[in-house]
Amino acid sequence: MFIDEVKVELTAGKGGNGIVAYRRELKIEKGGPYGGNGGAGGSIIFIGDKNLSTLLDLRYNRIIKGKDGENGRTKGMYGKCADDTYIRVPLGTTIFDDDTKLVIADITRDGQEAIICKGGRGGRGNMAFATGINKCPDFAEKGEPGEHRYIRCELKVLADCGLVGFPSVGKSTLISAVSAARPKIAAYHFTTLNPNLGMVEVPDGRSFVMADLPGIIEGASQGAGLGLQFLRHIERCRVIVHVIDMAGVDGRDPYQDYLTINQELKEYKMNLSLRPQIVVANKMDLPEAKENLQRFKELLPEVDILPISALTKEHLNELLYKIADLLAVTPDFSLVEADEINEVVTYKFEEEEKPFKIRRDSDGLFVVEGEKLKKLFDMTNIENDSAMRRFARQLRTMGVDDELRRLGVKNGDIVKIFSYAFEFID
Ligand SMILES: Nc1nc2c(ncn2[C@@H]2O[C@H](COP(=O)(O)OP(=O)(O)OP(=O)(O)O)[C@@H](O)[C@H]2O)c(=O)[nH]1
Ligand SMILES: [Mg+2]
Repeated sequence: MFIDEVKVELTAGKGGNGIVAYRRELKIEKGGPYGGNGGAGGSIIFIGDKNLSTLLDLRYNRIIKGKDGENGRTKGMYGKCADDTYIRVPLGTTIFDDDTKLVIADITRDGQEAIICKGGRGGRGNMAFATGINKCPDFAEKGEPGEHRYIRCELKVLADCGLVGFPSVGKSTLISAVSAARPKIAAYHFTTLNPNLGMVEVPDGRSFVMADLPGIIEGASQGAGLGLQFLRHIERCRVIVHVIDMAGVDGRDPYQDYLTINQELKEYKMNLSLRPQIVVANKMDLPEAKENLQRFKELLPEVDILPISALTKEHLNELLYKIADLLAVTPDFSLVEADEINEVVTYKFEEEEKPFKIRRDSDGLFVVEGEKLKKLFDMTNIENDSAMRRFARQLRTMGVDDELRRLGVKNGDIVKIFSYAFEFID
């Protein structure tokens, strides 16, 4: 099975906690704070690997957790930072945020790295909080939680050229004739359900990757047949080799076939009909083919069409030279649509939203929530009074108190912050 889409849940490592410790040494009676910082949590990093061709590994590994940083130690020592977790994926893997549906990364090069989930920062130990005023703080910060997100990985076949055409026109026969790929070949439609890749060597030493794609039918761009699934694979091909059954074995008109397929390519979102295209007349070994080709040329004199027979291997080298020549002058194109890239930028911008929100629940309690606030809360040791006083100060600085007053909070009202509730006192 060709696996090209996997959803995965990622949680990066949590930062280690900072600790509270004091200096205790012979002859030093009131040693100051001595608790070290926690180490950073490990990030989850995706890395391109040219030796992989499927997302199979991810399929069996749907929940990935980063490693946690070590807690700080006494004597002011830092906890160890956790190692990052590397996930190897094939080239051509696009990673989407499954909640926002936006592109996070597009892995196209061997060794290319993308941090998909960032590890949490280590919490600071009490030593780090010592100031001129508070020389001996008795609290520390907990480690920051690692980022958490649901992603969707999509692998589109990275081929230089893709064989496109109606079912049973001989695409699989052609790729087996020119490469080591051995897809199933049969006289029924949709024999090929998943793309097959083959490395093609041109007699002059050049080489390229050819993809045998499942057949397209009318309405594919609207989802007919196996429609969109196939067209998506063609997006990645720099050159399209349009294969036509010139013998019309299935009773269709080769000229109509040509128009229909191009219409489907045009209607697909990236307008694939603009891709460089080589038109191939296959099955020229059959008697009906000659007459049909003659008619095709009369109707479409501007189309350069190459007659071949994939079965008897006629004119195949000519085709390979033609493809290699066209690839040589066809630039790489962006694998992500322009509007998708723009959206990535907006997404980052939205991230910087207000750090908290306040609402009143059905019991009239004030509920303060928000992602940034949650992080701060998670890093606070709520059992420690000093740590809680510090948290209260942070809330004030963020503007939570002002906002509560604006909403009409009175002395004695209950305010809830995640798992913590307190009485508001002005
Ligand atoms: N006579 C003749 N038959 C061919 C030629 N190429 C392919 N065929 C036959 O056409 C039938 C379909 O061939 P495939 O290669 O499976 O066609 P396909 O385009 O991959 O079809 P799907 O995978 O269903 O989209 C098979 O019976 C082949 O033997 C050719 O050049 N000449
Ligand atoms: Mg096939």
